[in-house]
Amino acid sequence: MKLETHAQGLKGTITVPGDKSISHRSIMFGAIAHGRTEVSDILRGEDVISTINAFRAMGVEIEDDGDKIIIEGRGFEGLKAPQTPLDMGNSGTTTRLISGILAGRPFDSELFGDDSLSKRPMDRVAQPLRQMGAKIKGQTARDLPPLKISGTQQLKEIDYKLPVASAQVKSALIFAALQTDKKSVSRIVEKEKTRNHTEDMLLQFGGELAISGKNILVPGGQELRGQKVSVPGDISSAAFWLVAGLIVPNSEIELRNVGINETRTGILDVIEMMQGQVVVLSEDKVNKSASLVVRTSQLVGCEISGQLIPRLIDELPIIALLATQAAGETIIKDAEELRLKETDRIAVVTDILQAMGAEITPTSDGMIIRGKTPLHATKVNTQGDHRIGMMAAIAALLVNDDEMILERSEAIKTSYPEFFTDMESLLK
Ligand code: SPQ
Repeated sequence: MKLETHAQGLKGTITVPGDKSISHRSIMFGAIAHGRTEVSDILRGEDVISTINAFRAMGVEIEDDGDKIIIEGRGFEGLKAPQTPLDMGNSGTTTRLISGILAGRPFDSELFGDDSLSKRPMDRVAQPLRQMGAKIKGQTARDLPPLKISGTQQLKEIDYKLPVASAQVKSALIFAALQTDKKSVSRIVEKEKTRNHTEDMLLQFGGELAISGKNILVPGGQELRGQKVSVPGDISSAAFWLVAGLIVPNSEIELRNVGINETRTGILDVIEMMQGQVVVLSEDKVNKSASLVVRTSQLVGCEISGQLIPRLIDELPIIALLATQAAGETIIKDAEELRLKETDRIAVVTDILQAMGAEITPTSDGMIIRGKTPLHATKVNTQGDHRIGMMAAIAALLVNDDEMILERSEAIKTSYPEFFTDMESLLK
């Protein structure tokens, strides 16, 4: 598709779509709880649809009344053996979290996905789940999908220190731990603190867990109760407008109902370090959400590393673009996980931004970006990665010289089906 270029200013208000991580989890908790769960403002992106379809294939009644999603949960034991392999689409979150649920179910299942998902390592969940007693077999030593899972109702508790900072692995192990014996307690120790939506939602559904620093204790044999869940907007989707608002001249954008759980707000810390102007309005402490107003700003480079990385991991492609417009150098370190996402996001981000004229050097665990570089039009390809596609579409807004083409733009529907409609509304 042809992208909008040469933007003169972005103005308006956007309600960003529901948080993808919370949307997945609301379906999963609804399915394993007893009773009715009603989810409002869920993200209807392709990844979440993969999660919904997977649970429907296991016999869970899930209805979309156009407003809310209604799930009639019958507990873990309500899940039935799927008749065909489960299609995970492009979704790493669905694949890894559902593995933790299937590990404790007494039937065989198979998970498969698209080309991108078929390259993503599942050994990070398969290994600890095997320790708990499940039989899991993937392709190659990294357990790439397709993945065959033979679950067991005799899952053993685990005491496990995560070798990677990963909310997906942590969440898979929490789902498995819930299915162990009533008297057992699993201990999961994080490498770095990552998004805590699974922990929050477990408590909301009437479950139990104890958190102390990076240690999470999960008792087995838990029964959960269906709930009403209201999904806040996704800060990872808001990030594209935050950056666009900062770098496109004469812009002022209000983003409504953005989730500001502190395990996700690393991008706001980076914008502050870069001296960008973002104001937080009408904070809702219960729903952990707020409105954010962003204005065009003069930015300076900064270093992004350490504990900050898991708090903004999915925003690094768009932060790299932000850094191309800041004065001085920005260094991103400790982000080797980026190489294992829908694409190798270090390689793909540097290739695209270099092709547009940016001065950006890839490193083994990040990027070094020299700022204040003008960007030029070129033809780019999402390679099936939604966040790469949205980053390229925002970069195009700064281009003045020629036509900018984005191939495989449909990938954006993974997390933000209305992305181009929202962009149009800001350009008017
Ligand atoms: O679902 P998927 O494809 O893994 O999604 C991504 C994304 O960019 O949308 C990563 F590619 O987000 C992950 C995120 O990187 C979603 C997620 C979650 O919902 O638990 C956690 C992060 O991954 P992890 O395992 O490194 O913590």
